[in-house]
Amino acid sequence: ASQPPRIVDLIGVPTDVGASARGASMGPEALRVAGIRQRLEAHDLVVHDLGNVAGPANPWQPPVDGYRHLDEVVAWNQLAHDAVHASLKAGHLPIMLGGDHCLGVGSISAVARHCREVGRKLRVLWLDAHADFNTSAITPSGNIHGMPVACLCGLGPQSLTGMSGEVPAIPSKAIRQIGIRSVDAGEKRLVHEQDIEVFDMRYIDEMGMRHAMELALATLDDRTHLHVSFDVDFLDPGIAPGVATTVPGGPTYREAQLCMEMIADTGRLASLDVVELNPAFDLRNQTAELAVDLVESLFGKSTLMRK
Ligand code: HAR
Ligand code: MN
Ligand code: MN
Ligand code: MN
Repeated sequence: ASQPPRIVDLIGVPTDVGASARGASMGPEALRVAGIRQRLEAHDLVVHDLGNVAGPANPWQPPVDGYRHLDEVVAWNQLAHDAVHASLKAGHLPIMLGGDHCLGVGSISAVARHCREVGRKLRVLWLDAHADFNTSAITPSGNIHGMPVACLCGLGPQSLTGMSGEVPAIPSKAIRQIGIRSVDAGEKRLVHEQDIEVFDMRYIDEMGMRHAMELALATLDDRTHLHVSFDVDFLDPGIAPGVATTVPGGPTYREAQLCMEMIADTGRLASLDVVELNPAFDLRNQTAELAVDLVESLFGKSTLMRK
């Protein structure tokens, strides 16, 4: 018997309030222009493009008490949370089109809440150049897109840590970080204290993407909800210039493809963020097109028919 087609909801959340460079707010439209809907439909998915949620303008202010634009970040994350939760509740697979990575709080707190409601386990794969584990006390920038993982682990303002209804929203042991190569001094200590499992670029250099992903995806079972938070700055800037915070030495095209293909092979992907794409830094939308190509691999594009 054939299964009913999966329904994917595209949820645009056009923010740059969590960053200090403008332009990630143009990300959702660039992903649409790169054909994300059509590329997903080619994989027998039914795609509902829900458009963009509408939040407050970017006030473009310096940080206050270690946070830039906290009120606006909270407002946008509440909108993201509600939209992602509604999609999951409908039995759909939400893809949040960011927007900057502060939105990981809204999206993943919604996933955590949903998993609690339906009794599923959660695994979060955080694909990023950065650990995003700063707090107001240690941030070098005040930019909240450098803080979402800490917030999800219960370190941050109550307005962000409490969004799922429980603090912490997720246990730190649910997280696997991949591709990390830029961690601030204070942040290093916190990542260590929280015992986050990190497959940094040195690990990937020495052991290979295949081994890193085998470990990151180990011990999933049929009760596990797999969430992928794909920060486009994960990719090497040579292939992905369209982000504001490039860090050299990221995964190559094939390493990134393998990462996505191995996630697809688990059959457990249940929600996704695509964040930090910044068309103001891109060249002819090439980074958006690459991100869409990789999303296609996440949903099962493969070179040959699978046996
Ligand atoms: N670690 C730096 C900071 O907190 C830069 C964070 C940049 N974050 C993102 N998302 N682009 O990963 O300011
Ligand atoms: Mn729908
Ligand atoms: Mn990030
Ligand atoms: Mn990043």
